[in-house]
Amino acid sequence: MSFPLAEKMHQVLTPEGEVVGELPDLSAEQLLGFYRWMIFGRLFSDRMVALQRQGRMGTFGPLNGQEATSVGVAAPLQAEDWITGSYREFLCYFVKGVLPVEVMRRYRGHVGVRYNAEARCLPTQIVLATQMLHAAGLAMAIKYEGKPQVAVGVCGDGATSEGDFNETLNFAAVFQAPMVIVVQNNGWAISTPRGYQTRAEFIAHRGPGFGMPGYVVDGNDVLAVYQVMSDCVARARAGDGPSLIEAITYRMGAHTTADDPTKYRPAAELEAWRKRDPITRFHKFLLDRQMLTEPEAADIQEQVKADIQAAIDDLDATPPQNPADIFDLVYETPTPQIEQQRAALLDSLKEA
Ligand SMILES: Cc1ncc(C[n+]2csc(CCOP(=O)(O)OP(=O)(O)O)c2C)c(N)n1
Ligand SMILES: [Mg+2]
Repeated sequence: MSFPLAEKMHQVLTPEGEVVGELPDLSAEQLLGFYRWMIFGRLFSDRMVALQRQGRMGTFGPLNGQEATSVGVAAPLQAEDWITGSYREFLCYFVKGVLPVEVMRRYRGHVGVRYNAEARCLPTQIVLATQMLHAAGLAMAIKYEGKPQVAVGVCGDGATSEGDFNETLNFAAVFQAPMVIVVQNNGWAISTPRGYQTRAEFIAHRGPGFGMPGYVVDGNDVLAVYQVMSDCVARARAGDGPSLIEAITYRMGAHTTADDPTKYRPAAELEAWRKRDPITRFHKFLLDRQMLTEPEAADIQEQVKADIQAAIDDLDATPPQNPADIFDLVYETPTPQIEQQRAALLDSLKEA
């Protein structure tokens, strides 16, 4: 079977919030749920950056600007489906059921922290694109076991240059695995612009090359992402194989708290993307449809801030760990080298 190359970006809402595509069949409650999660992602990122600046959190990569893709990707999934993501996918994970405090504990350096198992999200990966093969493996297992589940792998534009990403596409297609492969193309891989990853017009064009459909979607339009993702998830669940989605979005903040994008990124580019802010667009749509008022939006902000503060309180109440716990997680039976390293660490802590 051959698949056509995507020629244009799928869009439901313009940057001004005008409806230009078919609206997905969602209740007002569901739409407000999306809005609340998008606000959560933005405020969570802002708070994590502030905590890092106060020395209360490790290095953190904010997702400002990518809220629509994160919510639109996770919202169509069922409880039994899986997601694997990188450090920038924490909002997908929250929507899927990972608790904010579970993510915060990892960023504060707690070792061996597992997300609650019901969420079905694997630990976020730092080594680029490795999570895509994990999702392919999950999808192949689902297929062998004949379960009605789907596995979703999410990565960035830079990760698409890794062998792992391309091997994922091949495995998923050859084995017709129930999988959706999502690329959050946010324009940059630290200081490397998207144009240095591939000469192709769209990353999604790689889908047909591997024998699966490839879709391009406006990643700052939560309704468009939701719609394309819903179709691909349904396709995978029906046994019709994997799909590739490229969500075109923008990283409005720094790569991480250890990065300064003013050193490499033109200020005008950021300004142009601010006008396409996914939250502003969806906010306007909800106001126009009388599903939201400004006072209600202000209430949502306050509730979200209170929820984030409750997660921080929970984090602060987490007892400190023994630094040597890290050695327990390497092998079931520690090697002599691991034991030596444990002893050396404990000695150095005694001296300090
Ligand atoms: C295999 C590998 N090579 C290099 C790095 C260093 N590194 C960390 S993040 C990053 C950029 C990733 O960009 P992208 O995939 O677009 O994701 P984004 O950060 O934009 O979400 C790089 C090169 C890494 N983590 N893993
Ligand atoms: Mg990127």
